[in-house]
Amino acid sequence: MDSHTVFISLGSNLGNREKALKDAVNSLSPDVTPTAFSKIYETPPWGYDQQPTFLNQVIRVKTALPPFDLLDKLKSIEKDLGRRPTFRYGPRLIDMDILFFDAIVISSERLTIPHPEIENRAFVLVPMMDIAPDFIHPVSCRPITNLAKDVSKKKIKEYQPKEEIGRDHA
Ligand code: PH2
Ligand code: MG
Ligand code: MG
Repeated sequence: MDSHTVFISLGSNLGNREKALKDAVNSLSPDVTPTAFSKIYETPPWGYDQQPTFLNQVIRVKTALPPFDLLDKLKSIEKDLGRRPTFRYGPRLIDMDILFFDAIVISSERLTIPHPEIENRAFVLVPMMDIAPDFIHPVSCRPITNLAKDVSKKKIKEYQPKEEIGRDHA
């Protein structure tokens, strides 16, 4: 079976943000298998200021799904986890975006790959640096390390995951 390597960004700024990221990752199987995880970062809202800070993470996955089937799968996970429609750049319980899909380039109404805002988003480039600093953007042909130089990382903080739920603190 044809296996693709895909980078997916995860974001949440409503409810239990850490749980939302975990639930999203755990909902991917069996069609989509995570193979690398960045650290989780606390990031200031980008695009629209008046909303809570985000937790962001990037994962690498393997999948045989083609791009539009993967998109449908991510949208249905977002819905199952309770995401409700808001406005562009507005607050969300969980957001799962395809960043890169092999070296494929797609430009359609529903889906643009690579994700069109990668170069402007420290909340994507900082976690990408954890797992794929040498990955080459198939359109600009610049490696992640090089793209990451041009964004401000000042307000991006590593997030310390909470203790496992149910663990004894005595
Ligand atoms: N997602 C957005 C808009 N703004 N800002 C941060 N920090 N993190 C996000 O994931 C994010 C955002 C729309 O998808
Ligand atoms: Mg998004
Ligand atoms: Mg999205």
